[in-house]
Amino acid sequence: MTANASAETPVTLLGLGAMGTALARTWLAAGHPLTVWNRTAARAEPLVAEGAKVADGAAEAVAASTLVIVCLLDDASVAAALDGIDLTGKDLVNLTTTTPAEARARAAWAEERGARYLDGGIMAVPPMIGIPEAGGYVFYSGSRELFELHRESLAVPVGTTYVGEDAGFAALHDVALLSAMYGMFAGVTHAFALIRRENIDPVAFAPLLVNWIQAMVDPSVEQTARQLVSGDLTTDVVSNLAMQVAGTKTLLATAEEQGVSAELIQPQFALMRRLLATSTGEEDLTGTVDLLLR
Ligand code: FVH
Repeated sequence: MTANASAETPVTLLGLGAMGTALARTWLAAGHPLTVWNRTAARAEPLVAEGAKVADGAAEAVAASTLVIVCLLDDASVAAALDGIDLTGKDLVNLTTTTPAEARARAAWAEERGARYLDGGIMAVPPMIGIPEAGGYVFYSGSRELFELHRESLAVPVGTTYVGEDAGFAALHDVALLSAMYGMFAGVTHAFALIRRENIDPVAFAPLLVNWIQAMVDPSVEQTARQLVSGDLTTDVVSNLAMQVAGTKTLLATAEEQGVSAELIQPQFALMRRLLATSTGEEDLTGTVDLLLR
């Protein structure tokens, strides 16, 4: 274990919202000296009893440790919290959810101020923090050297996955996964709406929905990835586009019969029809990926 990987590594944490507080507790429990700051000071009070040192301001907190972790609401709150603070010699790790462009700009901003920078995208909700079996992790991108230096300290709250030197890649991976999640939520919402007015128990329906999504997701995601790499969109196609577009008419008619708006599923169907207009219909849905590129 290197000096930086040990539990003696002091950590400063700016931001004690739901996520920041969960992170803080894990570093304290692991024995890291922890200095915290939060805009609303009262949120730091419960952590004092657990051993945290509460700084009087963000500048004092930043001065307390080389490793400075930021977990605030958005990029604007990071700018506000760190405004005018000396970052010379600091290792700034920003776990705030941002866009890739915001992350890249924040990296350049930090480096101009003499700090090394690592960006993070948290793939966990607060109850998963400090529970390794919950499977949460953080995407990291930016300086690999910095990631390796602080890897063990960063791994205390939740797993780590490094995705490249481009500081924007952690945010891009984060947002890509979150976007997929909302697409899945859209389908689940529509499915529950379809059964809502019938004598069907949503609790009995739920495992049917879960099992179906799980059965579909692995093969389709992996097939899409393989086809995007190979460019061959017609090998090993199980459910071709022509059949699927024809099937969407039944799905839309069923929504109409059940008195359910098709607003969540229509955009995907429109994209599938656009693809079919330029294709033989022998491929599956992978071609819709490139239709989205502007
Ligand atoms: N909680 C979750 O489920 C998700 C899981 C995935 C990752 N996200 C991201 O994590 C960031 C922090 O989220 P959070 O859950 O801690 O958020 P809140 O509980 O709302 O706390 C927000 C903190 O940000 C501080 N803050 C807001 N604006 C400012 C500002 N202008 N200057 C300084 N600090 C600011 C706020 O302070 P206060 O309101 O207590 O004074 C909280 O510390 C976030 O990027 C999620 O997307 C969480």
